[in-house]
Amino acid sequence: MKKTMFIAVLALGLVLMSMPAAFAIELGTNITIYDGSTYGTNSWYGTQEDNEVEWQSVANQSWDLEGMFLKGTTLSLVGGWDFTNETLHSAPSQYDRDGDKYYTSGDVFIDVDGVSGYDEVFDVAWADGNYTLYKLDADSKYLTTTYVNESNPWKYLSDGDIVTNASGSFSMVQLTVAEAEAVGLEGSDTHNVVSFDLLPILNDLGVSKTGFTAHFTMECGNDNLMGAAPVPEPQTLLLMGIGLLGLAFIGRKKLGDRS
Ligand SMILES: [Ca+2]
Ligand SMILES: [Ca+2]
Ligand SMILES: [Ca+2]
Ligand SMILES: [Ca+2]
Repeated sequence: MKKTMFIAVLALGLVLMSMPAAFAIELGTNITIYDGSTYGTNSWYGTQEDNEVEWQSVANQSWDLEGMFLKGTTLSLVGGWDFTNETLHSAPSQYDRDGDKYYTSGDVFIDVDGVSGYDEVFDVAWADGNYTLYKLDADSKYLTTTYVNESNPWKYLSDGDIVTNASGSFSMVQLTVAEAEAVGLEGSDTHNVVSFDLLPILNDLGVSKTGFTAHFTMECGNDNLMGAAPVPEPQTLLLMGIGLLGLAFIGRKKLGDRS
């Protein structure tokens, strides 16, 4: 019986190890929600997010935010929008909210209780590829877009509390045609992806929360991207735990063989 069990665990382990990843980038579940900013009948201003921007905004792929996805605790943002390269988009002075002459990506805001605004924010240094997590309160200050008010907030400014050991890095990647089509996006379009780990937020705020809402926009608010999902299980930790159990079992078996 024990031997059968050992072989079963070993076989399962081998199967898991040898399973090829179908795609380099696996986005997980589409958690995009309607951003509530519909004013017109043009198909680019609908209740969908794919091929949608806000009313009277620029309607093409390079200004389009396509969706939010969740895999384990990894939150991914997808867009035709180039998240990291602001110099692609020059901004007239009246809409240039931070004075750098370009339209820049905003920060990634997270709400976990559904009331009184956002609870935490990934303060993202887009060009540097890193971020710092802040806890927000009533005194926290934001920069806002004035072009599409409904897309606010745009960017975290100051007076949040830094969350200990909750910095991270990312690099923007592009979906292949197959990867885009696997999640229902138009494969022929350009799709940029940036990802953030929600685990520090779950650790900081506790896992008693029932769900979260995420928000992102660019400096002009051209597209308002929202996502919502139940608070994810920290699957990585769960899998690691199972792996360690398996190792312990095999270790015990080997010791048993020697005696
Ligand atoms: Ca699109
Ligand atoms: Ca969109
Ligand atoms: Ca700017
Ligand atoms: Ca939108």
